[in-house]
Amino acid sequence: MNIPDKKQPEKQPEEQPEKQQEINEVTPSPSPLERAGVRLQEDFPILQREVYGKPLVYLDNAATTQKPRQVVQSIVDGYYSANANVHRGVHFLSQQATELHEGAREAVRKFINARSSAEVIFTRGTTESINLLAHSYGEEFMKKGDEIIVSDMEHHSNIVPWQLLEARKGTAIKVIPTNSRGELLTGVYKGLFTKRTKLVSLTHVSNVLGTVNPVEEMIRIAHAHGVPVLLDGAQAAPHLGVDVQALDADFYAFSSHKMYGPTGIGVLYGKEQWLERLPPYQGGGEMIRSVSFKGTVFNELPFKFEAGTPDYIGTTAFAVALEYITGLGMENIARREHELTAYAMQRLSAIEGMRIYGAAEQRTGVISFLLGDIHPFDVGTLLDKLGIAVRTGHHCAQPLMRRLCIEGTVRVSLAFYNTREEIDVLADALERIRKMF
Ligand code: 7TS
Repeated sequence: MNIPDKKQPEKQPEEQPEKQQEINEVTPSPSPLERAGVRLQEDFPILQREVYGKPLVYLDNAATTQKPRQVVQSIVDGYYSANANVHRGVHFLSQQATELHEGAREAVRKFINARSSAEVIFTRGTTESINLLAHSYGEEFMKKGDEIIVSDMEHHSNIVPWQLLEARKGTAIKVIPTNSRGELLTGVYKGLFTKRTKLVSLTHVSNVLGTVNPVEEMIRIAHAHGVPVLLDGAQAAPHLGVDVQALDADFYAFSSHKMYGPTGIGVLYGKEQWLERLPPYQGGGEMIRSVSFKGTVFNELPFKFEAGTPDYIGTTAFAVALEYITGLGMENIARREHELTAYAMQRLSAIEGMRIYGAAEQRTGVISFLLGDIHPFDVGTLLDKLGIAVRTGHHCAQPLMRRLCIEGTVRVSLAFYNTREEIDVLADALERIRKMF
């Protein structure tokens, strides 16, 4: 793919629309994000640093994304000028901090298009969101012999909480397999439902293969069996955006730190009618209406699930991150990442001995690969010495690695602030490494 010409394409005569379309497909005009490319990198100070005397090329965005100045500034401003505990003070600062924290909840509601901010529960991240549901839903709705359906491309955080439930209650886990392209076998999925199926818990996007799963269809199938669905949106929300009502997801989990926001903040969305029926996850302050030694009355949603002082500085900064990405436009982000991914696939697949895992039709900018017989750890270490940050190993998806009959991969994961030049640096480095071995 060519680097787009900065000049505006000349207007074509009206009578040649097909010709114009053909030209657009060959040479895409710069997207708003590409035109803003320089400014974007300037918003992320860490992207200007060097490692081992080489300019940093950060390609580990599925693990965590970098933070724009605006987000870091929000944390500084929060502690310097609006720090007080929320929901309890009559004083000015406490009220201001509460307004910011609850404003952040509303920003999340808007971002995911939930019906009500009572459906937005703040957690520490996707992992805690799934554990919360495994605990509360498992307590209330599951008993010995009941079943949960997951897929074989889940992150460990969507496997282990269900195994802990299995150990507590004698429930069972059923697994949807993937084909060789890294796509879920939806035909097999349909056959996994029984009278004992109580929940489907699925990743929206694979953190290893980049596959975007056909979750709308899978939710429809589950609902036809009267079964609710939790989506693990850790790798989807930052790239595709989320509309929980359009998806008709019953629960949706994601992490701020993968969305240009601070670490330690996550969200569990749940439909109000489900959350109302679930028992609390943890006990403590904030989640109660009244306490006596005879018993406790729990608070209303969403506070029933938020015991203790929340990270209100973090939630406020997360709202700033959401404002930042919605300001760029989720469609622009998706388009930019799609173009970068196509370019990276083209450059990487041209390297001799390259084996890319995952060839799903619908995918994001996560690319897992092995290069010849070189151990992924060696590739990762050598890339690191050239300033290129990638992830190596099993990516917390050991069952998927077993399915692929490998121990691990090298994983490149892109964000909108990455550039074609960085992909060129990566591809050239991989060529060098291949020749060295
Ligand atoms: N689910 C998926 C699909 C993920 O990719 C991750 C983190 C999690 C859940 C857990 O998120 P957390 O924020 O609670 O830790 N994935 C990765 C990764 O691919 N490399 O590092 C972390």
